[in-house]
Amino acid sequence: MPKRLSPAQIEQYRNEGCVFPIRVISETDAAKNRAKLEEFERQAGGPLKGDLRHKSHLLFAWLAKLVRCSAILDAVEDLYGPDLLCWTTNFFIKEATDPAFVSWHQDSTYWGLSRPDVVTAWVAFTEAADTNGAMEYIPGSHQLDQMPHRDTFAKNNLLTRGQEVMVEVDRSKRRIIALHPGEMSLHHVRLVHGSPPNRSNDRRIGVAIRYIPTSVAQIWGEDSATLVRGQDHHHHFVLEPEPTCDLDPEFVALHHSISERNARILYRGTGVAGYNELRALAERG
Ligand SMILES: O=C(O)CCC(=O)C(=O)O
Repeated sequence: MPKRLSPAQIEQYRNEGCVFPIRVISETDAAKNRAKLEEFERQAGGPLKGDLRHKSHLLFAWLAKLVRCSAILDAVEDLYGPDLLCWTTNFFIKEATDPAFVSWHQDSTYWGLSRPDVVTAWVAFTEAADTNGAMEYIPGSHQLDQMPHRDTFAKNNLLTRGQEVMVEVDRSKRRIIALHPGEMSLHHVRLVHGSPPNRSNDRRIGVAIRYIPTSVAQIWGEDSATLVRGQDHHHHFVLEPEPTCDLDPEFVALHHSISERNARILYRGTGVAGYNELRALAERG
């Protein structure tokens, strides 16, 4: 008996590789999360950037709470069972009238995970619509195998390598993932998806939470993850602790060392020498 998704939604995920909208927090709580993020940005003197956009649930207690939210986990459990890790979180923030975009890609390309049993819960902190660069996807494309990608490192591309799938994407088949604040979509790691620039006068903010069952392993080196539900009998990942306050210095240090290690996985094979160069590329745009 599913906990959160209807049989039709589970069927949609299996057939299309994506299901939405699913309400997980109220509009008020989404606005509160946005306010917390923007309070940090005010204090930091600019938009959240670089490494801080990734694995941010180790830096902010309010995000650590969101990745453990039962409304999200119940839906993920309906797809991947009761023992779940949060592998990472990635903020996707598009500023108002900004050229930032996400090229058509499959998430699985550079993550080094042993099986494509990986789902992203993309939680909207603002509206996500056609006009502000909502995600788009090609239904059923997750059933294709891993496809070759080319790295572009394009200036305005929000992806780590600016990677794009090396096949012609038929945009006429695309579906737009329109969400209200506090709603989420769930997409499969092999789904071909991307998103155009934000043409509106407000920011478009979402956080992508990547979940895996504990049986999935990292095959490109040592890695860590957060146990968010059930038991970990597999021990493929070093388990991460939960922050109880924002920017706890111990967690900031932990986040820093995890980010360095993860850069070696995410930029594997680029031929770029040294971590500083990797960072410079990652922070472009
Ligand atoms: O937020 C976006 O526009 C793209 C997000 C994305 O590519 C992802 O979550 O995998």
